[in-house]
Amino acid sequence: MKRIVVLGAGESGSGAAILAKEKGFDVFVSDCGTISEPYRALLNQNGVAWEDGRHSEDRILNADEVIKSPGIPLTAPLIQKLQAQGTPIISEIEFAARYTNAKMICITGSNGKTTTTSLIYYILRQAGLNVGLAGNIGNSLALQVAHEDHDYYVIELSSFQLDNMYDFKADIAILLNITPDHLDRYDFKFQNYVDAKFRITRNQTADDAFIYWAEDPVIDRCLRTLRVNATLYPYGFSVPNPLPVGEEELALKGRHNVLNSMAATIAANVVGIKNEVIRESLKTFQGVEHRLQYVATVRGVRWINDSKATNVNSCWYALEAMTTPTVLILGGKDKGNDYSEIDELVREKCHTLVFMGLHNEKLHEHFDGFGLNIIDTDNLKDAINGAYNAAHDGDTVLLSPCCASFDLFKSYEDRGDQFMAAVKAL
Ligand code: UMA
Ligand code: ADP
Repeated sequence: MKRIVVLGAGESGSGAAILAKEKGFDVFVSDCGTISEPYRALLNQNGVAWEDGRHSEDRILNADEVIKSPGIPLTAPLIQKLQAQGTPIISEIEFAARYTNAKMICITGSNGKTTTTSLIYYILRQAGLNVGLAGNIGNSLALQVAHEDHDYYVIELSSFQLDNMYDFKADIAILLNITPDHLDRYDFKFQNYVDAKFRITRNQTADDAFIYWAEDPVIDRCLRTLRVNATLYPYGFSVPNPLPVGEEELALKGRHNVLNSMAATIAANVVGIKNEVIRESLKTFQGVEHRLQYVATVRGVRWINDSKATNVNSCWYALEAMTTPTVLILGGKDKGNDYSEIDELVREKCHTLVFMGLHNEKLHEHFDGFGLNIIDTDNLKDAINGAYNAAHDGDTVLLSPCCASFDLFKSYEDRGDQFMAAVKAL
């Protein structure tokens, strides 16, 4: 019997293990941390063998195939060993796709993935289609393939998931934009990250669709040299507008969301959804938490939660959408950030920067010379108090950190939730 070893027992690893077990493989799951209770229960209920607190090489190196969780870097010594001995290493998405004939609508990019994925899912649901929502957005594809039976999947794909995809084919692939992110996982070489993103077009044929932002300089450059076999659907402000409603009627606000709505509209058109349904959906979609989410107005100051801005480019779009003087709260776990991208908008819109992180040195180095009011904090409470005292009537306080959250919080959701709770308590 073919032995499948799953590394990591979070959302993607546990789902992959359940599907592999259902398909009759000899399955072993190994997690070097502590497997959380719900996943432990799921594995036990399905009779999957597992270990945690270590990676036992004698039970892993004998695998016929390894399914690697996306959070495990390719440079991990165990992965290097598996690669050296020629063991195939695939992602959960690659594995799951072997067991479904559903149409795959896949979304990647540095920013806007979750928003666009959620919007497309919403449109397909409004059209009455039998559709699953999966991938980096937080739901294992493999678990759904094991337990549900959908005709379509809308899948958010991270570069980490794309890294280990080989035979997978997207019926509709969407590439929103490419700006530097996760460089710590790509040998600090931007091109490596770009190459990972372009894997979304792998195996596509002329019957498939590749939807991409026409004005993205990186995508544009790659398309000049790379061969993409899919039918191309560029969108943007320099090509005919696909939106069936005026920009002012879109439920999602901001220039970046006009682009996200264009990408979603083209995907829905390719699926064959009626214009009326698309139009209504674009007008009624409620958006996603932690993305430019309005929290409250306190003593004339608007507070906005953009905790999901975990890289510099997403903060750029948040700042661009600001229409009042702004107090910007930023900082956290730096991923090799280059803050110069937001220099101009910071100078134009912000009078105060509140640094919130365990290591603010790089922020000081970059911004101290700007002549702005700088407040240094290492916890949320001080950051909020600092912002509260610095903001004037009519200002906006924007949490848009440019960084991952893991120095002070469990996740960006935790950061956003704590921020919103604290603001509401002001
Ligand atoms: N682990 C090991 N060995 C290691 C390292 C980690 O066993 O060497 C274990 C950890 O102890 C942990 C497990 O692996 O128990 C976690 O695996 P994981 O980090 O891959 O997390 P999952 O729960 O499987 O979630 C993953 C994605 N996580 C990452 O890419 C880091 C989730 O995206 C995704 O929602 C989920 O699969 C379902 O597809 C999260 C994310 O942060 C939201 N994504 C990044 C982003 O959006 O920027 C890419
Ligand atoms: P992702 O899933 O790719 O991280 P999200 O939809 O969660 O993207 O949005 C993350 C952040 O990026 C939000 O703070 C949002 O303001 C910003 N953003 C959303 N769409 C875009 C876009 N098309 N281009 C640039 N930034 C965007």
